[in-house]
Amino acid sequence: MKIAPTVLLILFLYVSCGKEPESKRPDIQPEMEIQNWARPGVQGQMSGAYFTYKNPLEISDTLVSIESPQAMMTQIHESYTTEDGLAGMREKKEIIIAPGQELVLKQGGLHVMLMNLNKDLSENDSVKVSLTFSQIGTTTFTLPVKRN
Ligand SMILES: [Cu+2]
Repeated sequence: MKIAPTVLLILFLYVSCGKEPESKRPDIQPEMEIQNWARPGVQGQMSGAYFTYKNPLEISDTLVSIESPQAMMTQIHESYTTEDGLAGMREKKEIIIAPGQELVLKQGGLHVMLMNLNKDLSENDSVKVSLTFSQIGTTTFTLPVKRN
């Protein structure tokens, strides 16, 4: 029970602080703030990469391919939950982004799956992911590896 006084103190501070400090950017909702990152992984196994890509064109664009030099195979996955509550993920093939729309890759949603990693990915490493679209061509993201 040694930690109880600490917990109480934290609770007390939390309660006495009242409302959280106001955001410096009230126009941006916290849940809209997207982090760019990839998770650590072991050689031969998987990692996930998360970021947002906005289509800057005035026409729709289609994702043609995705690759990373650090994985043998790279796919866009979507997470799903069945009626029985079973969670899984599957490859998402056709991705078309309307003009000005964002492709949001995040945990629990669409994400980049790096499969069969060429070597370990550790915190403070970085991962390159290249997206090739039919209209705009190839865009490469460099993402820091970190724990979420
Ligand atoms: Cu996946």
